[in-house]
Amino acid sequence: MFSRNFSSKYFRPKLFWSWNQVATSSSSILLLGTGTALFYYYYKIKTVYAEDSSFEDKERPFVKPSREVRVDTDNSGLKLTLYQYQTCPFCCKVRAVLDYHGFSYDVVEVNSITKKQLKWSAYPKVPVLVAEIPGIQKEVVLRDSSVIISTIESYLSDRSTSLEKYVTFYPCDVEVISGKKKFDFPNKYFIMYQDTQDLASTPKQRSEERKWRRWADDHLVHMLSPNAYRTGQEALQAFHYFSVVGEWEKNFSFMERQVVIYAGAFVMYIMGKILKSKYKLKDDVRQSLYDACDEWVKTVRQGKQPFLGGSQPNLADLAVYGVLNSIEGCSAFEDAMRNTKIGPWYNRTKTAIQQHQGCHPLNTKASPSDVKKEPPKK
Ligand SMILES: N[C@@H](CCC(=O)N[C@@H](CS)C(=O)NCC(=O)O)C(=O)O
Ligand SMILES: *[C@@H]1O[C@H](CO)[C@@H](O)[C@H](O)[C@H]1NC(C)=O
Ligand SMILES: *[C@@H]1O[C@H](CO)[C@@H](O)[C@H](O)[C@H]1NC(C)=O
Repeated sequence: MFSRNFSSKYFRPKLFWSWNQVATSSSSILLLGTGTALFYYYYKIKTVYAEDSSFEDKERPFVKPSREVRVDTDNSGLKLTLYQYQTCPFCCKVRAVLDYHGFSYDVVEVNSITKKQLKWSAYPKVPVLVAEIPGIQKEVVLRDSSVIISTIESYLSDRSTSLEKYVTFYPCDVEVISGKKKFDFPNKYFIMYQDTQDLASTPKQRSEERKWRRWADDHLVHMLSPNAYRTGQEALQAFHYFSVVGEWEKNFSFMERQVVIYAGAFVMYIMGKILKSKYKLKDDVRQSLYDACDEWVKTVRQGKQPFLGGSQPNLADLAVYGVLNSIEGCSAFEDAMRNTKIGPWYNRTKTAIQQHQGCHPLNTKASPSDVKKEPPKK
């Protein structure tokens, strides 16, 4: 009887459905649809797929550099152009390394809203460093701050291998995560030493250097936004400062500048709060910044030398400097100098960079032991 009833109720074809049934079936469809959408969304988030990572740049148009850095002793023969935002920590890192080694280079300040100056580039971020090499028609495009730094460092350690060749040692993995491309350069912290017999550092020192470079990128950087934009007032002050050091008055009208400053400050204030919770900073975000500075100072002091690199900064010193340099002029920076013991190290590193103390012998004149490596003629 039940089965008869059941079959008659549910399986007998019907021409007309009651409102009740219409409601039930449409909510089922709705549920199913939502389920599918959620599943699809989840599936898309969960599924990352690799994409061709050879960057197909368009032809790079000439833009007049915003700034030209010239160092007399540079005879690298490379014509370098850095596409950057002046106060981006990753760009600050690259400048620290270029300045330390005494390279001459042009700076193209990218408009952070339109990205007009970077339209040619298949890689959508700054910094991008373009090296034009005399004698070779092709120019070499370096992407990602750590890749740029490692490539330059590799090249300086042995200039008999071309810059073009070194770039091939830093392949890029592109993952598409819910439609958004994520770029990863797995080798980015490795210097490609060609002659492993002749190194000034030990494997342990090199591993330490990589560790702290990674710390600068993955930890220290995350202290910046929540601290620089801690309050509305600090956010505004920071953007006024960016406007000065980024020389926005040259490229934005007064009104545009005001819009960028106020809108930017507002957005970054919110962003700072989001990042604070994402990276689990302490309630008082300053404390997290101080902790990071203390951690760095403690590490440098363990070596009983002026720098982590010893008597001269290594790439970790320059990376940590670069990241902090990006907020110099914000109250967060002044607070960190006042409330931690990082000041003396910071000033030492700054002096080493400003005086181009890392001018590589091959970048000036070849020393006898370097002659066999035959630096390319200018
Ligand atoms: N891992 C990259 C990160 C570079 C990066 O995130 N740059 C930011 C500026 S600080 C950027 O260009 N973001 C893309 C955008 O502005 O749309 C590196 O070390 O160079
Ligand atoms: C920025 O301003 C400078 C100075 O006025 C100018 O030479 C340069 O072309 C401008 N750059 C852009 C991208 O508008
Ligand atoms: C670092 O240098 C700045 C500017 O020269 C100076 O005001 C500051 O006192 C120095 N800090 C330390 C800790 O040496």
